[in-house]
Amino acid sequence: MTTAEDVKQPAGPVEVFRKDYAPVPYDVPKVDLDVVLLSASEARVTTRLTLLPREAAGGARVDGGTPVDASLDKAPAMKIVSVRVDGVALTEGGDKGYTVTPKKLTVPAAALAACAPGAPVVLETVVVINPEANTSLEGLYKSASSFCTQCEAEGFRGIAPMWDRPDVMSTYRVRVEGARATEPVLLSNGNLVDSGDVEGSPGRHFAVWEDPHRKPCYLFALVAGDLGLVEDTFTTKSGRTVVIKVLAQAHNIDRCGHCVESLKHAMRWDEERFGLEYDLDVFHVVAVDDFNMGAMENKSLNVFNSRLVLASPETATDLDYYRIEGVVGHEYFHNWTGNRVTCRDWFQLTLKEGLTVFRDREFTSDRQDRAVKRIEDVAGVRSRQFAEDGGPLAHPIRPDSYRKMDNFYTSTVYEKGAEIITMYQTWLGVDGFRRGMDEYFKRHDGTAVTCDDFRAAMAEAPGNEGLLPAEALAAWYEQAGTPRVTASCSHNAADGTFTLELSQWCPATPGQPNKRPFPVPVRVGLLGPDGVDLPLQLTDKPGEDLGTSTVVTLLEERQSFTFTGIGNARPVPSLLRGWSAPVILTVEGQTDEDLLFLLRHDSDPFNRWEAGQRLARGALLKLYDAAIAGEGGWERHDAATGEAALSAADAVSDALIEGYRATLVDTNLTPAFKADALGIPSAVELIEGGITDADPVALHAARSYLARQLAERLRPELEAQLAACDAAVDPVAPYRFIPADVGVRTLRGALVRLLQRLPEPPTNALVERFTAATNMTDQMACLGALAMTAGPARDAALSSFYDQWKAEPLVVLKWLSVVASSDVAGNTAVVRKLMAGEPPAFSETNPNSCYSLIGGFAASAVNFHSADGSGYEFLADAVLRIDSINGQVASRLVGPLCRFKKYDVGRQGLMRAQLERIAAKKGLTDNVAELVNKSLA
Ligand code: B3K
Ligand code: ZN
Repeated sequence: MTTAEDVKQPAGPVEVFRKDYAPVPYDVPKVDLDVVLLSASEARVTTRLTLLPREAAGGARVDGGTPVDASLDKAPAMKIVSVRVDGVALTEGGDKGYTVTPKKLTVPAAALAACAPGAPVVLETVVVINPEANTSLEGLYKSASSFCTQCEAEGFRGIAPMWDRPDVMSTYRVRVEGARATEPVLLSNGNLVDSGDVEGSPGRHFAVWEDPHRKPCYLFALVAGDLGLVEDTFTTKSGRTVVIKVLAQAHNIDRCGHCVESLKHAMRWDEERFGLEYDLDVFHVVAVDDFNMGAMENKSLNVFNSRLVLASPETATDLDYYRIEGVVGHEYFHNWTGNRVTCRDWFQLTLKEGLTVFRDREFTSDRQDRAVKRIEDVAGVRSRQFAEDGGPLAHPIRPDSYRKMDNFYTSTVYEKGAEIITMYQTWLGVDGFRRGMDEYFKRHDGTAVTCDDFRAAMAEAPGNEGLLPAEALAAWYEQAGTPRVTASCSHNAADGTFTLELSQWCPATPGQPNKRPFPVPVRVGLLGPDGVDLPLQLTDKPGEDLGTSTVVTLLEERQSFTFTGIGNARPVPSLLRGWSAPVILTVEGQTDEDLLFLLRHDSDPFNRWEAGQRLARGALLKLYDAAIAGEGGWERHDAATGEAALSAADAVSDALIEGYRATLVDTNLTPAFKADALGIPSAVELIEGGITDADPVALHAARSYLARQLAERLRPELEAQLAACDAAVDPVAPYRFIPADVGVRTLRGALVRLLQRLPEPPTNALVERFTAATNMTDQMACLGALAMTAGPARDAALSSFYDQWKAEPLVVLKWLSVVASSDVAGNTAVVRKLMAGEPPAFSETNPNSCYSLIGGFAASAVNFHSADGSGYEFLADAVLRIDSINGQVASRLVGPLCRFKKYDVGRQGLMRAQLERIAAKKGLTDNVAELVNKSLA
């Protein structure tokens, strides 16, 4: 049966608007679920919702006193078996009967007439679902032999009819029933209150779980299967014992130790930094191979992509170890920021995600090197978030509308959201920020709130009165786009003043042609001629000692700040220290000499790195221009190596090389910092920095050329550093995951890669190193370096790696990305074969496999952006294929095509044609349709 609502809706996804928020008419204090797992293809779910008329803020009943229809969300594939109110069965249709459309189950007001304040009714539904047929990996599905769930954002409706939205918070009692042989483990949220055999059903058993904390249904989880277990305990600061249980397939159970340790560190850290303690007696982490994203913070039953749980030195890299620690921390921290205080609606997603990314960054910074972590986070924002902000899908951290919520789990909501939270801490200081967090929990624990509520708690916490007006801060929540800030500096030697004039503008983004000013905190230091920071005083804060680093906030389009007592020698300004705001900064008149000076002397490690990056960006832009103009012996393609060739040597000045040399040999700098300093700015950064109609292959050539110049002109230093790395951490010594060793291995990886750029690279030595490697970090670094250049060494390394690891799915993923992202010409054919199962390394139903192979391919400038359009055609084919299996995965893969307007006219046309081909496909998921249609608009 269809309703008028379904009929009048246009084909394609319906747009939902933030301004239309209204609470549902019923409160659901209690949800009682009985999930009977009958077979892989059949689960019978009985749901009892306790309903009460909901009161709006202010105490009045939302329904104004008259019961209204209960219109519950359901997934189209769900079969409704029965509906009862207080035990009385309803028929389908009629005055008091229920109605079913593909997406809704509606129980009419007449059937709910008995529901009144203080007099709840119980609405019971029985439904049947098919977990095995669920390839979207949302709702209840199967991964290997286990059943598992993923409900955020709107997956719960695939399990039970419900108001599937975060402001409906309930306590849950869940009975799970399965076969003892195939599902010996039966888990849900909260505490186990009962378990046993099912009477009269031999071989079947059940478990009953109760979660006493009210939560939205997106935090519901269920896991059932045959899983191995690692158990440990954690004692909270108030002396309670929490049992930690990490579950994975039995053969992987010896790889769960790092996850357990990471969790214990995270629990301790949240107590120490934010005074937040865990609130249940058990905390589960379950690793599954088939998972759309990284992990999910379900209350006390986190479900994780196995690549973010399992680690052993032989199979996981240092980066994997760090990621596991960061994500385990992230999901754990959600218990307070997300679960106990949740979002009122999905537009507020950054309320929990931006804040929790901020928290996991702080945790990781305390566990490793803060400056290095900051550099890596900023490099990530610049390459991922800037691409969003500068493209057709740009949205504010708190979007105004969406068609498919899954499309808004973006770098903007997460990473830029975290930058906005970081700015609160910059303005308030660490103590003020903590006061704000305390106030936030005091006001809102156990409720579903908005970003405005967070801002108010921060600003109104006792002692935080100095925070900017809400109206100013709102600019960051309401507007998309990366602000451009220009600094112009003048020094008056006669009166010893230094004036910093800041101005800002922001490019138009879809639907937002004009922007109002953003409040931009700019952390400033001024270096004297000896490279030492000068003491700072501002004219508008007379007599106040500001130390040697201070924050000025640009509130208007243009503002000046004057520092006094600077003396008669021109200082060198160090601006936006620590990347104090997510903006693109231009410093007028900044010379290469200034940058070299900062590179050598800046006391702010971030800006020391940034000075090198600025020099590199300058050189890359010149190389790119030369390539485009066809100068300097530029050729489109070197047929033998597949690499573009360029010899505009003088674009890479001696000064730049000297800067890199100074960093490399500086004994005060850590190996991890040196590794970051050798990083070449990303193509996205260069494009967003001002390149229009980009030729991505020429950009790639410029980046490769700079790397080659570094290798050639710094060879002795690079080799000396490599020897020092080997001396510091013997490549074959037992692996230790400690920051000092990680730093050395990271630098070693960067060095072997760079040295392979030499005209006569030390390939034999690298092959030896590759063969001798005893940990995955060193092995992968060598493989990546060997794979850069076509030839027998590359082929041999790739095939021996595959033979060694083909039985280890997580390592096969690494191999797939190295192969797929290769810039060796003609690789598209190799990737097509892999997709077709040759060799059998790829699985189209496994999201990780898709991200490694198809996502990896789109990272190759040479092959994805091949001028004949073959790379674009491959990606469109792959997106269409995967969309028929899993729309969420397909929509993550289509992104690189959506940025077509950034490229040259020829490529724009080719990319647009592929987008149009995708858009024209019948039966496209809402996920992909939303992104493709917005990009073509
Ligand atoms: N909250 C989840 C993300 C859910 C994504 C749904 N499409 C993981 C996280 O951010 O912690
Ligand atoms: Zn999160």
